[in-house]
Amino acid sequence: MIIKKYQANTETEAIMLAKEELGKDAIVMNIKTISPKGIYKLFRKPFVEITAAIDEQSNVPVDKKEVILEKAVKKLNPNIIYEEEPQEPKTSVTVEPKENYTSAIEKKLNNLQDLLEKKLVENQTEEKTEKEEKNLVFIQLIYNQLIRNEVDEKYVNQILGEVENKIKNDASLDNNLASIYQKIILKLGQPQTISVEEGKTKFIFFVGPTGVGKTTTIAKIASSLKLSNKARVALLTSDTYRIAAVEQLRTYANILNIPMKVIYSPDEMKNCKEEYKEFNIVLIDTAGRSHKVKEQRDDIEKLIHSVDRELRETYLVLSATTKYADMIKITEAYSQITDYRLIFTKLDETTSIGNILNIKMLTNAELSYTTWGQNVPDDIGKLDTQNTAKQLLGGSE
Ligand SMILES: Nc1nc2c(ncn2[C@@H]2O[C@H](COP(=O)(O)OP(=O)(O)O)[C@@H](O)[C@H]2O)c(=O)[nH]1
Ligand SMILES: [Mg+2]
Repeated sequence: MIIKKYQANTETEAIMLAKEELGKDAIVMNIKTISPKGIYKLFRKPFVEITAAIDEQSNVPVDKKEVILEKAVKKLNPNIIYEEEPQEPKTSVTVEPKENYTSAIEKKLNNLQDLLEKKLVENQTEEKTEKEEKNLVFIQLIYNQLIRNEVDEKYVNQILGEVENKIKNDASLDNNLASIYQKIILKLGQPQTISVEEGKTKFIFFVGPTGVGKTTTIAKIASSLKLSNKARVALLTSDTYRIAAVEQLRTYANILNIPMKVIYSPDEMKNCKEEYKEFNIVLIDTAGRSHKVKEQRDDIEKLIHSVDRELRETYLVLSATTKYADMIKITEAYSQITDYRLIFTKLDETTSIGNILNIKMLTNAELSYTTWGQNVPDDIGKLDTQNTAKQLLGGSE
């Protein structure tokens, strides 16, 4: 999906610009009239800004998309204005294709649309109330859908509340669904992953409960950084509580042919920094000891703080299968230690992904990777917000 903004003197012109660049299948998601403020008033007339989107893997039939666009042109309604200025990505966002997965989700989304259309036909009564009726049914369906996917009711209400006015002004299903879809994407934010900066040695800590997949995830990331980014990668582990844990990481280090060291106390970090100064990225595995025990948390805190802030990143690894209440406790405990980005593992083991949105909205931490299987190095990728939003709206049957 690509989302872009176009400005022109008239709506039709703006839509033409969008069509020219994104193709005739572009869908108009938002139209607003902008009146220049202050001194600009003297030089610039009000102009129109549209937000257009195109889904590269969209399977909405072409003729239907034409209709959507035409409808949008006809309906040009300057009242359809965001309540707040959305913090959407300034540049276009591209999805890396995950064919089968994506088409399954698209199918679900289409099913939802069909269901909506059907419900609406059933519910159509007097013409006068048709629009309100439509909107009510629409909001109810979306509400149920999000709750079924285990989005916290608090956040469902927040999201629906934020798009409510927009929905009230627009009875088009496609536009309304697009508004909610876009709102969820905005809430998920832009996922961030590890980047290599020449001339810098970055220390990347992986923290989180035992068994969530920290070590496996490190192996996947090490492999991709080495092979795709050609980065000089080294490993460190402070997980010395189980011999098997050290051996597990050593095995991966051997396979990938990268160095690995074990540290027994935070004081040893100094030596490690010296020893690894020629490397771009040092991935640090930690023991998934109880976040409930203060002493154990202190160990991790000391270790993390032994590296300067600008040289370190911390990733909190959470299994998507963990109960929401436990996730809340875990994120709260780690928030006291450091800021972090979120990794969600084991997406293959659950169908409800509401917790990704819940924890994102709770912590406001940046999302990063997701993993969906035990295979090193394949089953990992940057979290795909478009797919996540579609899955949240598309049902989980
Ligand atoms: N199904 C599934 N299993 C995973 C995933 N990531 C890790 N695992 C498995 O979870 C178990 C614990 O992983 P490990 O990396 O040792 O967890 P750690 O204790 O956090 O370091 C292992 O059996 C992994 O193969 C995943 O994305 N999906
Ligand atoms: Mg481990």
